[in-house]
Amino acid sequence: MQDCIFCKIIKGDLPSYKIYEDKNTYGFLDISNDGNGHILVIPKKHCENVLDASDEILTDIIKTIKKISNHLVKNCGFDGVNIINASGKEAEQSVFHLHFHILPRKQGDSMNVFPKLKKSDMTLEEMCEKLKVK
Ligand code: DGP
Repeated sequence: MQDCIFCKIIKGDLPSYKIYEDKNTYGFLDISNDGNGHILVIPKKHCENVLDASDEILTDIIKTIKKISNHLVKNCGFDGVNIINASGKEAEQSVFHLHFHILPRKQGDSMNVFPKLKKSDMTLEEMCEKLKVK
């Protein structure tokens, strides 16, 4: 896609710090340079987010996420990873080319990846009735 910064990164028109690449996916450092190595994983074929991605793209991308995550834990001294995705403007997506964030985690790193959220006004039963896939 012409105006997409991640498509430009894949084409090599914009620089990036490559962590991993295969036929259909690309992993590189997030420009924020935060955490202990904030990585983005993207499909080479453009789609906006999880909501419009094909099953094939999602399959490829989760395999790459697994590969990079295992590498981080087995070879880079990390104890685990958080995998985060924003799909949609209201979900705080800012770049509209599907991407998953991998945040490498270490015991005692004090990163607050899951901040406490306000409690729902609904009971779990009401929420389940509202949200379940029928
Ligand atoms: P999100 O808010 O979930 O859509 O995340 C978008 C991420 O993309 C954000 O963490 C910053 C990163 N980002 C934006 N522009 C660039 C860029 O040009 N290069 C790299 N490496 N990362 C970028």
